[in-house]
Amino acid sequence: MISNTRIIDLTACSDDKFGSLVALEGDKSIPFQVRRVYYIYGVPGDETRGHHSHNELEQVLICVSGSVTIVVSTPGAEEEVLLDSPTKGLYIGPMVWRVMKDFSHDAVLLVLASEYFDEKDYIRGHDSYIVKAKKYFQK
Ligand code: T46
Repeated sequence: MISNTRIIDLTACSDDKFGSLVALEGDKSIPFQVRRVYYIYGVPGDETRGHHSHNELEQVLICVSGSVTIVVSTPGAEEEVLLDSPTKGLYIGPMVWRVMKDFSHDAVLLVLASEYFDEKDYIRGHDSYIVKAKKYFQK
């Protein structure tokens, strides 16, 4: 996979009669202490979101209903990840450009984040991202 990304397989406690439950625990299935949780929904299927990177932030994205495609990229590499199961998480670490696209009408994208919201951690310009990311991945 793209550097600083990986799939996290989450375990569901499933019951034929009562359905399923997935528990998310910081520093366990989620590989950092969770400081923030948010969710994205109601995105029209022809709209995209994201188009940015983060300097430090780590996040895990889980599509708990419906489906969405996440395009993750670093300088010279790109991959599309289909999130279509509440038991599939996508870890995205620092310095990865991400775009979310192809939201299904019922998509709810849950995101667990390692830090509180901080606009200063965002890199929103792709040209400046490429410059910074090339240095970062050369380390
Ligand atoms: C990411 C992807 C997966 C807040 O006030 N608090 C928050 O915690 C967040 C995440 C956003 N906001 C505000 C900032 C903007 O005014 O909500 C508005 C929409 O944020 P943004 O355009 O950054 O949303 P997305 O969907 O493009 O990106 C979000 C996260 O910002 C980002 O970290 O990785 O989801």
